[in-house]
Amino acid sequence: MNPLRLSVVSLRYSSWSMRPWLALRHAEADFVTETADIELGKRAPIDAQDAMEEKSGEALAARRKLGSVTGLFPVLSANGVDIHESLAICEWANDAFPQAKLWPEQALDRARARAVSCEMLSGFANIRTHLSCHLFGRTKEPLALDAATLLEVLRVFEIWKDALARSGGPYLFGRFSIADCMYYPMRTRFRSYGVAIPRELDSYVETLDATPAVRALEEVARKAPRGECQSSCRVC
Ligand SMILES: N[C@@H](CCC(=O)N[C@@H](CS)C(=O)NCC(=O)O)C(=O)O
Repeated sequence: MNPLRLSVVSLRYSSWSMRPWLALRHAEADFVTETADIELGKRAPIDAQDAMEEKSGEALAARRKLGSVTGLFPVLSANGVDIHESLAICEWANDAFPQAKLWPEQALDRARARAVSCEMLSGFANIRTHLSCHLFGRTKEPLALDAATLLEVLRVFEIWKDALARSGGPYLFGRFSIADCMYYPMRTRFRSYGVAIPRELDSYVETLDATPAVRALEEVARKAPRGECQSSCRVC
């Protein structure tokens, strides 16, 4: 197999980049991490006409040359094949490294782990907007959350409590799984913005923080390039 290459936007700021990085690292995959050479926010949309004529904007074309069909990252290059979408990369890691048991063994547990992972992908728009990901950023004061964001935060706590109560911990589904990879950036956002986590989740958060793959991610991310901060940034 050719060396695996995970192209990311940033391990400091991109939650989507962090998730498959954690899965691959936990699976002890031999992979290199590459920061995609792109100008952020400059992804040209594919409009219907473009799609029909199979042509696309300059920025998107440049990103396609880097292996991203959608213009978004992460992308894993495995054996010359580019896989986009963070969850698909995690799924591939589970197939390629079965010994890592990245999904729970029981079918119903696997279904629930996949369900909350899909929820992560499709939901939590307010958290994404107001608590942008910044691994080492910290607000001076806890951020006041609006009602819609608070509801999403409470839903994350509910997911964690329910999974831990059923599995008995220490991770969401017992062993470290893709579901923990998907929710780790939520833990970091709560830390960055001073969102109080219920005491009963302390032990999960401590376990997550002490996970070898998580510690490795933080070490590598410290060396990742610092980006230009946006005016809306509250944590630098
Ligand atoms: N659904 C995609 C989302 C990927 C995504 O949104 N990536 C962002 C980074 S956090 C990106 O590539 N942004 C580049 C840009 O907006 O210019 C996945 O799960 O991989």
